[in-house]
Amino acid sequence: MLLPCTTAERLNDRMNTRKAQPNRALRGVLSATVLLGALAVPLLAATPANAEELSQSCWTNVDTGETGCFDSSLDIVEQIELATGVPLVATKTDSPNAPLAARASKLADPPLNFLLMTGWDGTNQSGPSVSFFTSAVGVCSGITYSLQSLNEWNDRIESFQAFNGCDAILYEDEFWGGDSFGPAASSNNLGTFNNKASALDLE
Ligand SMILES: [Ca+2]
Repeated sequence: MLLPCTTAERLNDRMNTRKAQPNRALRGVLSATVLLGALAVPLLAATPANAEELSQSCWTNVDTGETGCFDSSLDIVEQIELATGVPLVATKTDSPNAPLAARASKLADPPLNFLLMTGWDGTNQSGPSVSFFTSAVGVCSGITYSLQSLNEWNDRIESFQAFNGCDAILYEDEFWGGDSFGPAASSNNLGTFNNKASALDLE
C-alpha cells in the first residue's frame, strides 16, 4: 500500500483530493496509509474474519495491524490493556477535561497506547464494539487514520465515541464512498446512518 513518494507529496496529494475529490481511486490509495511524520504505515483489516466473533468486541492496533477480540460484556479499556500490557489513554474527545488530559498523557512516560475510536453494534454504546488505537503520541494532531473497509463491522455501527482529540467521519461505502456522517466526536444514535458505515476517517 505504500507509495514511492515523499510524505510531503503524499500530504499534498491528500489535501488536494480532499478539496476536490476528483478521483476516488487515487484518494483510496492515498488514504490507505497513515500519515505519521516520515512514516507511512498501512492500516490493516479491522477484525479477524470469523463468524463466531461477530458477537465479540474487537480491537485493532492501527500501527501494527494486530487485532484481538474479547467477550463483549467485558470492559473495553481493561481488555485492551490486558492484551497489550500497555496503559491505554482513553479521554473522550468531547469531555470537558479533554485538553488537560491530553497534555498530561503526552507528558507521561512511554509506552502508552491512545484510543482513537470505539464503535458499537447498538445505539447508546451497547452491544459488541470495535476499537482502534495507536501508540503514536501525536494521535490525531495533523494525522488522519483512514480505514478503507470496516470488514466484519460493515453496516453494523449504530453509535460511536472518539478519543484523545480525534473526530470520526463515517462513510456509507468502502473506500470512503457514498454519504458520510461527521466529523463528530461522538454519537449515541446515528439515526438514518445506523448500520450503514463501511469506511472511516479518524482525524
Ligand atoms: Ca455501508
